[in-house]
Amino acid sequence: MTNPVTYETQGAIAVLRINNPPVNALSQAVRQGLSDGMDRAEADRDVKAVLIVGEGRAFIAGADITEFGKLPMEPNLPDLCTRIESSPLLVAASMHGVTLGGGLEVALGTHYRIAQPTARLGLPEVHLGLLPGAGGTQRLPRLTGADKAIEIMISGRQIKAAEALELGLLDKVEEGDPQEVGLAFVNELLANGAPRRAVSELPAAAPIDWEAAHAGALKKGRGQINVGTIVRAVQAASELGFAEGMERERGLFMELLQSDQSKGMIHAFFNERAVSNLPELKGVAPRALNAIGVIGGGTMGAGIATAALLAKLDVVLIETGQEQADAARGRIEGNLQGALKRGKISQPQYDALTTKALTLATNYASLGEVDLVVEAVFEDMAVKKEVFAKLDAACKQGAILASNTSYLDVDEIAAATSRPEDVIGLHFFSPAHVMKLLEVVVADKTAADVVATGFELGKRLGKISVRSGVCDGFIGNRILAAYRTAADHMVLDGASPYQIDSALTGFGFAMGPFAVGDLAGLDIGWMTRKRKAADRHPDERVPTYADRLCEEGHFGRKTGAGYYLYEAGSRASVPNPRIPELIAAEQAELNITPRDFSDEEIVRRYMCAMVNEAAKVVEEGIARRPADVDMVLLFGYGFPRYGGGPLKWADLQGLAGVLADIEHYAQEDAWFWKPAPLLKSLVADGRSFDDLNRAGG
Ligand code: TC6
Repeated sequence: MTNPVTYETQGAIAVLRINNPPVNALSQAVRQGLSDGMDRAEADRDVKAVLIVGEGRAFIAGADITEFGKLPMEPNLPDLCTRIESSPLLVAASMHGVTLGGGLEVALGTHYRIAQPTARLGLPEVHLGLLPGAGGTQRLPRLTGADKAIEIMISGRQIKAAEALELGLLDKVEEGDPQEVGLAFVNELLANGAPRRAVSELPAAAPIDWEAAHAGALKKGRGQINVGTIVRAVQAASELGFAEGMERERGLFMELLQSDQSKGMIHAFFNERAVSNLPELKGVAPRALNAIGVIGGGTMGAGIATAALLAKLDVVLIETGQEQADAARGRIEGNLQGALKRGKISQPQYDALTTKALTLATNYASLGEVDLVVEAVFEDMAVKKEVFAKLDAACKQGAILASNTSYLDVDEIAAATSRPEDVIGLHFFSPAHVMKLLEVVVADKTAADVVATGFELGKRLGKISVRSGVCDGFIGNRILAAYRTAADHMVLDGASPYQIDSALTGFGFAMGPFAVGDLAGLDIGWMTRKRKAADRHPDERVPTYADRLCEEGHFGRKTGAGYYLYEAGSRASVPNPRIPELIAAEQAELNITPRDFSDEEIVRRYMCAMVNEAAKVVEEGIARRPADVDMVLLFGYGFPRYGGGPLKWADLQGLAGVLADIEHYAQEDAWFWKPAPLLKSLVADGRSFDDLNRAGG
């Protein structure tokens, strides 16, 4: 294997050049190469200084995350940073692209730092459930003070070069070839007799109110533990000597590395990228994508149009009449004004998007030139079929016809056209210009290049796109229906919706199922229950108290009342007193004596229902791999990133225990709690969902 770190001398300067595509991660070979390069420079009597640079698109993007969880290999990164810092030679780093995590820690180990104006620096370990474990928590506060260091490490944000210069992370910002400007900088330092300068020798950061900082971090982290640990590591930097602080940092890092949260977050890091890598699409070119059509300008259609406009696609939106078209334009402009306020677009861009790029029309004939249409009309098969027949007639040959249905059969929709191979499901999540998930629903006859175009659209819109097969609710809503049912059963048996919501936000969900129901609109679930009523099995337990609420005209947030009551203009909510009355009435009718539930039991039942249905979704091939399900829950359903997703959670809990609980619950309700055959076979074989991920499905 070639050495990923090359060594050359330029006068009195040894240049260590890292070349480990794609992002110069600090693999063992890179660490060894840097260490050997330092040895060689120090052994060369003509060398007075060392310059470290990176090849390609980044200086260094951090430790090699693929090595985490494997046996540690020497030299370790903290030792390498100390080795660089303690060199008798003057050492500098010249940075471009990103310098992240261990990459910034290497740079902080050097004596001088220069960067390109476009460079960005950061310590994003927080997003992997870790802390900067190669001296970052000890060196950064010595440069920036404790408060700023904590802010940088807890946000994990990328700092622009100008700010890094102000903070003292950089000594100079200069445009040019990183190696050339680096050499000029070091030559200047040598000419001026600049001293070696070790960050570790700077005075420790002044103490702050550590307990307040710790509590503040944990509050912001919403259940993520490493944010608190980061504060403790910075506290050590302030209270202990450097060497002792480094030891403390190492101990805390190793603790976090073993934690389930870190395993969950690393799983999320790799799989949010892997999920759109479909082997069957290798070499399949997507179709052209310049202009898209959207049918329906309600919240969903307007959100999809907004996302497309922000991704520089032209949009033709069709509404049923002028009044509806004006309302749709209002919604889109409102969304874009939000983007303008947040600085995502400029005023001239806003003007161009709302005039040139967006067309509102009331006639399907306006769709003649679009490359893809997303239908976002009322969730009713007859209505959808009618729309698709019209699209078939109006759209050019090769145009892709997509439905944003969240439950309905895409094969049946495709059959309403003369070109089922061009039909696909593109299931967005509301608000569509904000939510990251896109389910790409592949029907029986969908052509491969149509699927590739679905993924291409997702990529352009900045989405995490996941392939789903056709079934009722696809991956996400099908699983939602199962865990929501488990929650409803617990309500019938005595847990209040408010205890359930609170137990689940305590677990880390962004919202509990009842608050989500209010937000989505209770009429959706009501409609679905009515649609499914005919096929219901006699043993199925279906609570009806929510139907009563809908019959009384309460559909959640939009009507001001649902499980909670909402005051107009306020985001705050209080429990709706009508709910316990409706529940009590139903319990009396069904002869149920309500019992107490612990928060732990609530979470366990909810998660077991989620895992069991998810296993069925994988087994039936609706989801390609367990990790695909995990990404759907993470990006569309508020599952905490540090949990990694339901199937990662199940692996970490131990599948045998999860199965045993499902079998136990089945003794009360054998109809609902049917253990997934896949779960049973994994337990029998001593395998995990992650084993299936590694095997590719
Ligand atoms: C750390 O440093 C801890 C130190 C303490 C130790 C004691 N390792 O995202 P992209 C891969 S923790 C291995 O598509 P972009 C990535 O999987 C680390 N692989 O590109 C992908 O592979 P694929 C702290 C990595 O331009 C490919 O590179 N650092 C690593 O949109 C391209 O990535 C971080 O957390 C890595 N460190 O974004 C930084 N990084 O092609 C994490 C990337 O097979 N990385 N890959 O799918 C990022 O944030 C982004 O990847 C990026 C580039 C901003 C570097």
